Amino acid sequence: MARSNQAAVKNLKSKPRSFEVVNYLDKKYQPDIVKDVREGLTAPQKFIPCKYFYDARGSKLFEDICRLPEYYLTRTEISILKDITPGLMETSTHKDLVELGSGADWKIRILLEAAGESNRSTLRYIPVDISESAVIEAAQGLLEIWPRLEVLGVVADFTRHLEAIPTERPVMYCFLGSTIGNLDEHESTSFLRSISDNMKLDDRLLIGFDMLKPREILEAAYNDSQGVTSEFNKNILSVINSALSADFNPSHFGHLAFFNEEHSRIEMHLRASCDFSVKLESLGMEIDFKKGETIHTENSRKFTRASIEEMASQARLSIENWYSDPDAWFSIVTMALDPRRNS
Ligand code: AVJ
Repeated sequence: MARSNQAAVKNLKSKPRSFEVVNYLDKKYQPDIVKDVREGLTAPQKFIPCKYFYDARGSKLFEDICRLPEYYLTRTEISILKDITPGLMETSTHKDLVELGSGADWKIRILLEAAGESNRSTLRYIPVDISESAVIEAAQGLLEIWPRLEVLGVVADFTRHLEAIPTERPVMYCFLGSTIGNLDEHESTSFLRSISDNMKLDDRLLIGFDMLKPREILEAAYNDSQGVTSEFNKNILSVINSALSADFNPSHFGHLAFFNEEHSRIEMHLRASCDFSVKLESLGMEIDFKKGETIHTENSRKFTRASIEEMASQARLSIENWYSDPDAWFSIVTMALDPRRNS
């Protein structure tokens, strides 16, 4: 992956020993992206899986998105977290906090802060992210505040490599930011199901959902006036260019994001502004684009309480607590194994 990550790893040599990174993607990233992009760019509706947004630059652009005035998701979720973490963390000891798709350390900081010093000393933080730089930077940030914190970074694709996550201690899985919205109905249920298959009775899942709301608010969040989301969207082409020796010209594409009501999701696409073809050397392929044609790059589903309850029950999870902001724009839900799961 990106060269800057190597530098970051070296800097860590002087850091506390409690920090370890396991790179599960070393051998799997390249074959996965080859297969995913070949499949996506030869489909009738071209697509590229959204996890490939997140190289070092994409992770930074996403952090910029999180600070945009139109992008209400992050600040709303953080405001809920600040309210609920004192209660959530005061009895949390000897646990692994596994954060799936961890990205920046903003949210876990709130949880660790609320844990208090004595509980914190018994916790281990396990960030799991496809971006090695995000995992390393988050760990570094936390270790600067709490040098004795135990951190195990896992560089992995959490939709494929759940087995890379240790389960020997009680776990609180954190799946925040409505990242679950990137998965379609079937994928999200089977993903939650694979988490619940790994869960023991004392384990918990803390999961964030962006809720259905008027179209104008949703569409503004993905069409910001500063064009950061457009940059983020186009960055996926640079990721493909470097990973697959391709020659996408990002300026030949426009950013497109709209609410698809039938599927209750924001769709992001990249739309070709003229006819051209793109060479992908690693795939030994050349792909033609017609003016107006799109590459579907992301789905971001918007949920209702009913759709969440349905999904939880299909994944054999039961909802323990439900938290929202006053406008009910965002929800954070704690889930546990459904005690009736064997019936
Ligand atoms: C990180 C998947 C939650 O869907 O809102 C932000 C990604 N895409 N702007 C989202 C994203 C465009 C984000 N998630």
